[in-house]
Amino acid sequence: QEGLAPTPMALISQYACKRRTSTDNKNKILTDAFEVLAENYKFSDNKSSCLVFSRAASVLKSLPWTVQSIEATQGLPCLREHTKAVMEEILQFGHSFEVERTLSSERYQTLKLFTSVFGVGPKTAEKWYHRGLRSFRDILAEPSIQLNRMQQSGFLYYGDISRVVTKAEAQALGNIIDEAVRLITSDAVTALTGGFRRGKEYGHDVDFIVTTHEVGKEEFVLRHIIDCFKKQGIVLYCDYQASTFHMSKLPCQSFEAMDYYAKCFLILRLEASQVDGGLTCDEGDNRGWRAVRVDLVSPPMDRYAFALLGWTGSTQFDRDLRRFARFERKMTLDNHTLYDTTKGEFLTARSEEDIFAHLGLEYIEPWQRNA
Ligand code: TTP
Ligand code: MN
Ligand code: MN
Ligand code: MN
Repeated sequence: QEGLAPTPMALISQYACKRRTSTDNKNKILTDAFEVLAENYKFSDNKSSCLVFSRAASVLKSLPWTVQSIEATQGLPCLREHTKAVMEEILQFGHSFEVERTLSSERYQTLKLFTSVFGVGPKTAEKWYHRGLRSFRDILAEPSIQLNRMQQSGFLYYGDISRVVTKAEAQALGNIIDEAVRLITSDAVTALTGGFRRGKEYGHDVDFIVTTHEVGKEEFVLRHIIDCFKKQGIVLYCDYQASTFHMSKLPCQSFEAMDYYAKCFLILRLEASQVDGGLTCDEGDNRGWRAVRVDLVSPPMDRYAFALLGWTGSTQFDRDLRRFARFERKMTLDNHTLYDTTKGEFLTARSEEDIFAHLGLEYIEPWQRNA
């Protein structure tokens, strides 16, 4: 039967938005190795090499079979010499010397540790590394370092927020948001997005879209939710960013997913009693609550589909959607709009399906976007 035959290589697209990628990764050993090297390139601010390895990992994630020989990858897109060399080492010796060397390097280990703190990006991590700092103790003991509020919270809640968030915890947070929203309006729309919408079992945070059917009221609802959380005493950290949407005109030319919507980066206190089956805590940790990272974004309803598509990810999937739109369709796509440069017009969308249709792409379900 046709369904059992592997997809002919020529049909596997270089664009992640033309591939279906579930959470069931049959090539984890290879993709983990690629992602270590991609991250190491990111630490050196080498964007193009980072992208080469991220793309190669993404292609292998879409395969319904396990790569067992280099010959089997003949004709696959996005596999360059360097990525093939790493793959060859792993297939032959069980591990890659380059990856092992990276993993055991002081620089990689330190930058990995520093960037694991909420509020610390590759730039800051590199700055601290360059100054000879190697541990959290070094950083906290260095009098000339002024941590910002985000980083202070990052250290304060490090144990909790570096632990995975479960689906049950994400659902509990969804209930808390829905309850807060119900107090002011019956007009609101809330949706779980990010990795959990793609069907992931675990996440590093929980992402929600909150909006209203009435355009213009969405920011009010977001502020209300946060006020409500504050009254309940569950806000451990809150970085509210007002909308700058009115200032945006054409979709931005960058491939990165910055958007202009009102949003809020939070750390919330989640009670064990609120979670089905309780919290996932360390052994002996019986506080009865944990800190969780939560992102809320409030697009106006007429932009909902664009925001949902952008915030559902994965990052690689979205990056390739924008790249496909631009190079194959002469359209620019971002979290707010789709613009047809040939016709000189904006294309409206009420659903994600509409956006795929405008782009002439087959619809890819959220759980098939784990590129
Ligand atoms: P993340 O929450 O970083 O990632 P994730 O949910 O895919 O995975 P994890 O389990 O690690 O949380 O981002 C979710 C999506 O949101 C991602 O595709 C990028 C997008 N995003 C924006 O579009 N704009 C923003 O300003 C931010 C912060 C994220
Ligand atoms: Mn997320
Ligand atoms: Mn993440
Ligand atoms: Mn997030």
